Amino acid sequence: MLANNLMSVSTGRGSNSLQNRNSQRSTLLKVVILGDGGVGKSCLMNRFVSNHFDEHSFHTIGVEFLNKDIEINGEAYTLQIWDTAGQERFKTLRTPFYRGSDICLLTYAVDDKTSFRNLTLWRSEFLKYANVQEGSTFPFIVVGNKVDVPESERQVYMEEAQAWCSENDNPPLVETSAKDATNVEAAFGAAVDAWARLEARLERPLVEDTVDLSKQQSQHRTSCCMPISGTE
Ligand SMILES: Nc1nc2c(ncn2[C@@H]2O[C@H](COP(=O)(O)OP(=O)(O)OP(=O)(O)O)[C@@H](O)[C@H]2O)c(=O)[nH]1
Ligand SMILES: [Mg+2]
Repeated sequence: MLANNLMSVSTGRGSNSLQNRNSQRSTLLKVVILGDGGVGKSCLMNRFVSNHFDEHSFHTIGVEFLNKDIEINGEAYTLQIWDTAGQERFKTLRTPFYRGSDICLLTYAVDDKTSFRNLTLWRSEFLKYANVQEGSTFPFIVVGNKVDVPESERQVYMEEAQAWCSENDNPPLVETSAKDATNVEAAFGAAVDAWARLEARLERPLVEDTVDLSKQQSQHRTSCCMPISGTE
């Protein structure tokens, strides 16, 4: 499904909360997958949703999305997974779909150093077009795909990926293979878990002898975004 077919889909901000979760049978989360062309975003989505792998996957044009129901820590979720086109020429087609995201997967391929170096650009592009408030924390997860490649072809190691994460708000890091299914479910599970943890921190009542930021929080709060000044 191409971007043009999806224009009726709302691009407003997500409005999930623990309160909503408790009153609904399943929480709908919008998950956007970003990363350079060819890192395996479409294959990751297809492996996760359909348990299928395509050796000759074509470049995505615009965006496509699929839904998948999962259960994490006893809670039911429907993940609406948005697979974007990583090639630069499709930037204007993909960026309008960032708004309203609950979770963002930043993806690189372990045999492609450039795709790893570009994580910083992908993160910035997301924050800009998703309109995430400056100073907020957003649930990113970093995914190093193609971990099935021979060791001689590996260009990015866990340590340097972990170092990047440490410098960028410590998102969870998972190495995956869409080809042989390694850690694909775990990556999406970790993404939902990261969202739920952040959401729980937002919902937690403030204790009395701390600075009262409740007014500021209620004004600034958006789904899954938390002003850094309001952290524990
Ligand atoms: N070895 C290996 N190859 C993979 C893996 N995942 C994807 N590929 C291959 O990498 C190529 C690109 O995969 P895609 O999923 O189309 O990449 P993409 O990130 O969606 O690319 P764009 O749509 O252009 O942004 C295809 O030939 C896939 O078969 C993986 O885990 N291991
Ligand atoms: Mg694709």
